[in-house]
This record gives sequence, structure tokens and C-alpha cells, in this order.
Amino acid sequence: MPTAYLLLGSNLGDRTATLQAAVAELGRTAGPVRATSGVYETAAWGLTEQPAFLNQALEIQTNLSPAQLLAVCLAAEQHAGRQRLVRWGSRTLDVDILLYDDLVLDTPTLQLPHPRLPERRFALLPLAEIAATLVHPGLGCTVAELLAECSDELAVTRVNGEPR
Ligand code: X6L
Ligand code: MG
Ligand code: MG
Repeated sequence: MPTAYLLLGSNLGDRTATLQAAVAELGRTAGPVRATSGVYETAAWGLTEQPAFLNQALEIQTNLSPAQLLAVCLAAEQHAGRQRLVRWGSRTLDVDILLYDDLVLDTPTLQLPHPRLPERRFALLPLAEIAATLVHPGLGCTVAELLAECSDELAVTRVNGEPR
């Protein structure tokens, strides 16, 4: 069964409860959650005048295709009450697919691996906690190496949770 890595993000409402509900929902709709990183509080990228995020990375096993997986990720965002008002604006829940096996894909609706992953400490640090030795299929280096080379200096602080 394919393995995918997801990044959850929330900076509106009860962020912790939203992440917990999303992990449970994705376990039912996408497939078994094999690993969860700790939860990280992270300064907002893009529109910096917005509340800090909680971000968390997940490893899931799934029989869904990438397009089907994207659909269940967007459904989880809807169930969390996400409203898309402003590009890069505050959101109750964002679910991004970071990697899907060693697939490299470039379509208008889905790019894999996530094209901005190497630049974002808020994604690399949680991901490194559960998949440090995973090789990025486009770049040929590990997640730990990407993290070591990442020049993003926005604050990323682990707030709780043991990796499992
Ligand atoms: C110039 C202008 C350079 C905009 C970069 C970066 C825009 C990231 C959007 C950018 C730019 C984004 C999260 C976030 C967002 C998140 C944290 C985005 C989309 N999502 N900040 N900002 N965590 N910490 O999940 O990533 S909006
Ligand atoms: Mg995102
Ligand atoms: Mg998204």
C-alpha cells in the first residue's frame, strides 16, 4: 500500500482540537495513520500579520490515488469549517500532501512532492521527526539534509506529543 506524508496546519479556532479531529478523520477516510509528529507552533509564513499556526506531520498508508487523497484532505478542511476568503489567510485547517511514495507529479491541482517543502521549516521540522531518512524523489537528498540546508528562520517550536 502506498505511503503518504501529510502536513496539517491550523491558526484559527481551537487549533489543538482541530488537529486531533483531523488525524482521526484522515485515519478513517485516507487509511491508517502510521506515525504522527509532535505539534509545532510556527510563525505565519506569507501573510505574517496573522495568528501563529500549529503544524503537525502525519505518515499514512492509503489505497487512495493521489487525486482521491487530495479530495479527502479537502473534505477534512471543509468539515473543520474552513472558509477560503483571502489567499494565504487564516484557516481552521489546511491539509497538504507533502509526498506520496516516490511519485513526482505536476498537474494544475496537485504537485508532488509539495513544491515549497524545501523552503519551509514549519513543514520540514515536523516531517524530519517522523521521516528524517526519507529521500526526496525530486531532489535526491533526505529530509534531514533539506532541513539542515533550509535558510527559513521563522520560529518553529515543538509544543507537545511524542513521535510514534
Ligand atoms: C513571499 C510571499 C514569499 C509569500 C512567500 C509562503 C505564501 C508560504 C504562502 C510567501 C508565502 C505560504 C502556513 C503558514 C501558510 C502554515 C505557517 C503558505 C500558505 N500556511 N505559516 N502560512 N504554517 N507557519 O501551515 O504556506 S499560507
Ligand atoms: Mg498549506
Ligand atoms: Mg493547502
